[in-house]
Amino acid sequence: MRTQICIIGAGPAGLLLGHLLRAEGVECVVIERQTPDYILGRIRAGVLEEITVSLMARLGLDARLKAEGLPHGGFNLADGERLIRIDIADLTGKQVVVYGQTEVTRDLMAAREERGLEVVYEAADVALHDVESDAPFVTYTKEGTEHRVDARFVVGCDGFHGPSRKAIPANVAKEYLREYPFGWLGILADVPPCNHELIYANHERGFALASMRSESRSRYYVDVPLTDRVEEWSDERLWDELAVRLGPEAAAHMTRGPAIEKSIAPLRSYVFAPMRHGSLLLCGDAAHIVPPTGAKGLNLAASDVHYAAEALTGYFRRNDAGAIAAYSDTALARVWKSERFSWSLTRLMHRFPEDGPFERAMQVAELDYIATSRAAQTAIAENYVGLPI
Ligand code: RFL
Ligand code: PHB
Repeated sequence: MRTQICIIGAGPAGLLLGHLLRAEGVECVVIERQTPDYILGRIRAGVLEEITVSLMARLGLDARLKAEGLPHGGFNLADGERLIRIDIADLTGKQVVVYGQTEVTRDLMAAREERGLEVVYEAADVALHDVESDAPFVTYTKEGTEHRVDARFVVGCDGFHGPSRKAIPANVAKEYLREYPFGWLGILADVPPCNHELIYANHERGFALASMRSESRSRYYVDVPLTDRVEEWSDERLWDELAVRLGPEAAAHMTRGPAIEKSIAPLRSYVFAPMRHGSLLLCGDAAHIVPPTGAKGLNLAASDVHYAAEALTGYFRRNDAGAIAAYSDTALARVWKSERFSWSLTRLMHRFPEDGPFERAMQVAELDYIATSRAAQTAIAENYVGLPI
């Protein structure tokens, strides 16, 4: 098969990019290892920045997002008894929307046929070839047959474990990695949220987050040592822990229920540079990971895709290769700012095992400062709502 762009990975980044290119009349095909059901079974992000919402709107695929998404004009930082509200609407004039990554992906998947976006699911042994040339190609096997896709560009949207990043030679690349000494244990349950806005809590027993997917579905997290296994956390133990860490006020409004999903995700900060090499571009988790504390991962994937779609459309529609040459620097400038924010909020809200009284005093001082300074709150709010693209 021959196409203009071969996209690897049909997560949110790959599907969003595919739709944006099709909307501009650019040819593309998406190659995905898993089944649609498997992808929709992964419970991940919940908070959308304006950039992500506006891309869905530009595609005209935001009907359900508009109807079911919950606009949030603020969120809370809890430290012991104290609750600090960050009024993002007042501080920035903008808001975020609570709408699950699963639902974004479902909406993008549902529009495939109508928009003429071809996605090959259950493709095994996906491999990239000749990415340094102007004629790269991708091979994969499906149902025992080997296939080849020839393209002008390949875009790796295949997440942290996919093959795309590995196709960039080590001698031209640089990796930046920070691993954290804990993971987030998450629970999804069909119970009403304990609060109408998110609460990020720093408690002496550890971090907790009260989030939601709708008025009747809640998502909660606690941080746990990396050695913990999900089986060690019965629903009851987890609800008890959440009640303690989130504090008496939230606990009084917390409804318990059986877990629909429960899993542990390790936390890391990771950046791979450059995000383009020859005819290969990387978008989303394929190039970078943020700890989930800032709710930035999916939104960064969306901003990468925005830059990549503009660059690729410019190439095919206006014969302009300038934005492709600049893609890595353009995307990385925004990536690093989100890395900084996610890292600093993680540092502020978690108890690190190596921390002593001094580090804790720094957290308290910073939370005090945030509680009393509109400037500090504005800095947090404008990062949380999403920096400009
Ligand atoms: P994905 O979603 O991992 O999709 C990659 C796709 O590539 C496929 N793939 C392959 N396809 C073909 N051949 C191969 N060899 C392949 N290998 C992999 C995979 O099957 C998959 O379908 O990456 P993408 O599209 O870049 O999207 C990134 C987001 O998924 C991620 O950044 C967010 O989920 C991160 N994240 C959050 N982001 C936010 O913006 N807000 C949040 O509130 C938020 N909360 C979270 C999160 C991530 C979490 N976990 C579990 C990591 C909460 C959690 C708990
Ligand atoms: C979620 O609802 O899954 C969620 C919300 C905010 C975060 C991370 C995850 O910072």
